[in-house]
Amino acid sequence: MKFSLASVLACGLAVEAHTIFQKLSVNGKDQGQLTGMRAPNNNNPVQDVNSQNMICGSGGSKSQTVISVAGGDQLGMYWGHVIGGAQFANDADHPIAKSHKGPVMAYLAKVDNAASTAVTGLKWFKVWQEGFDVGSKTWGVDTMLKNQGWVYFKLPSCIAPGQYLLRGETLALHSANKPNQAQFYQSCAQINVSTGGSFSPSSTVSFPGAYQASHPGIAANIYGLAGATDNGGKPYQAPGPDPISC
Ligand SMILES: *[C@@H]1O[C@H](CO)[C@@H](O)[C@H](O)[C@H]1NC(C)=O
Ligand SMILES: [Cu+2]
Repeated sequence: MKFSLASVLACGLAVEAHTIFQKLSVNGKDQGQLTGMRAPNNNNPVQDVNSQNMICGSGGSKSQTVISVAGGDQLGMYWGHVIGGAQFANDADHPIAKSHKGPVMAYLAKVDNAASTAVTGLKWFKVWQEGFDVGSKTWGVDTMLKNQGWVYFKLPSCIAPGQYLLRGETLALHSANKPNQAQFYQSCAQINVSTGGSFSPSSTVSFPGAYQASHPGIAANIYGLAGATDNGGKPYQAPGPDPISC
């Protein structure tokens, strides 16, 4: 078996350069490590879009906590190379390897009890995403890197009160020009929207099911001239539905 230098650099061999969504902040207040989280206990990507692990990652942490939020709050999703953040001092692959360009997305699914619900069979809608900005050539992952693992978005104020799973997803596209090599990283946070609006999604998607491996945002070649991660200067279409607007 032969490894090219490029593929070694792309993901690392001895030390895997992956990531885990592992805590939430609400209006800047850190809710604590794994608190209210269903996070995988390893940082391996999911590469099969039809895997049950597309929902909230492979099984790992569970929590009795349901995090209280309100419509309009600023939520922060924290990503780290391993559970706890950096794997060691000056970990160049924390929160994620710089090669791992791609979008970051957030979905919600309404549930009766966020702490105890099964993750299967839920109806998801997208509330936020950062894909690729052609002008500045920045990906959602670049924002995560800039903010040392934190990705912030506003919970739409129209979200109806009640309990939800919040599915945070990073899609790393550095090898996605090869079949089934897009890397999906997702975990879910358990939230209770105390006050909000009356939004009810007119359409929802299932996980797995929402994504096809052949989608242009998944079977993607993000490289332009000289290996620049500029998507060839073209817009990028993230998989899944558009985020709701309200
Ligand atoms: C969710 O918020 C509502 C409204 O504040 C509250 O009555 C309810 O007890 C909360 N539920 C949980 C599980 O935190
Ligand atoms: Cu990786």
